[in-house]
Amino acid sequence: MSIATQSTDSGLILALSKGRIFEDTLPLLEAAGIVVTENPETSRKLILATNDPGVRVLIVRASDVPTYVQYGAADFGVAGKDVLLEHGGEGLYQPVDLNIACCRMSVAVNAGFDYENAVRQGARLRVATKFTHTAREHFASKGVHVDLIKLYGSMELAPLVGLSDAIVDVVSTGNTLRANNLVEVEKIMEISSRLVVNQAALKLKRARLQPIIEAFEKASTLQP
Ligand code: PRT
Ligand code: MG
Repeated sequence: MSIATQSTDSGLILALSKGRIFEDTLPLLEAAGIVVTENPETSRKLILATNDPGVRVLIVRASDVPTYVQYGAADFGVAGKDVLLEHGGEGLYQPVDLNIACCRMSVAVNAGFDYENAVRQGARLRVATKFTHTAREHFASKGVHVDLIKLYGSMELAPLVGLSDAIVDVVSTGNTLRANNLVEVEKIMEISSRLVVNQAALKLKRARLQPIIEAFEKASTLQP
């Protein structure tokens, strides 16, 4: 079990982030017969009850979900592929692509910046991003030299104020880019959220986890 503090007793702990992942996971939980009885948007509680006394929900930052599950503080969780690629996936099973919170990881620049030309000329680009691992891999695979600038949010601001030439960020409608006069110049990958399960928990609590994994799998293939 390594340094995992495996969540005690036979109860299950699910790690979710507030917002789109929580909202999109609710129908999957309901398909498994689990109803969250508290609302994280109105409650200040960080541990939420469900209709099943054996299942509780931890509310954590989206980028912290893999860490809680890796160390066994949560038995399972839901995290975006963007977040999982940065985390590295150590100690996690990723049995199901849930097909929720879908978006894409893209490169965007100021509307006036000729990205293709800069790349062709072999220019060294300053790229601001929260996703340094994915960005590094992407530009290395293209043979583009970049200086990565790590940010923790509001990446869209960086090109506007001259902090960077480009950003790597997740995009869904593209409205935020448009509102800030930025243009998406390259799609790196499609992103969706995965079910992640602590490897030790899957062995020790298989009887409880397996039906939930199967219900999630079935319900997620029915997603529009
Ligand atoms: O907000 P916080 O800093 O705590 O973390 P987070 O932004 O990682 O969490 P959250 O809850 O916003 O997102 C959780 C997961 O949802 C991400 O890891 C992605 O896998 C997925 N997802 C899907 C998105 C989006 N769509 C999305 N649009 N995550 C973020 N966005 C951001 C985007 O970066 C942009 O700044 O929303 C903004 C608006 O997007 P547009 O294109 O619709 O305007
Ligand atoms: Mg966010």
